[in-house]
Amino acid sequence: MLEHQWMMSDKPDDDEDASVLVQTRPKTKRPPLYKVLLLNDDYTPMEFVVHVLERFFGMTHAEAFEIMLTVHKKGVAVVGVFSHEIAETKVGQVMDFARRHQHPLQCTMEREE
Ligand code: TYC
Repeated sequence: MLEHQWMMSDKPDDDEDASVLVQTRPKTKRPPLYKVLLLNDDYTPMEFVVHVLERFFGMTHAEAFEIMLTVHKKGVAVVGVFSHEIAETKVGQVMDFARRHQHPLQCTMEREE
């Protein structure tokens, strides 16, 4: 009786399954964070912007006034960094509040690198 001999090329070893990927390092990827930005415009009253920052971003009056002035002078400022869901909620709250008061205030979010 002939005994089968595996040839090097057809031996079913552990390396030949292309669907198996070796985990080279542990998965430690955190979810991305999002910056919430406030944009300057020529019409929204300064006191309204200060109120928005106090109401939706938990700032003191002094903090809110300082950030409002930064936006007024520089055109834009980051007012907070949040998870995607919280950032979307903040942007929605600010945009809705500004629209209800008929101010053109713009609030956006962008992914933090
Ligand atoms: N530039 C506005 C004014 O002079 C004030 C302002 C500040 C508006 C910040 C928007 O995000 C803003 N009344």
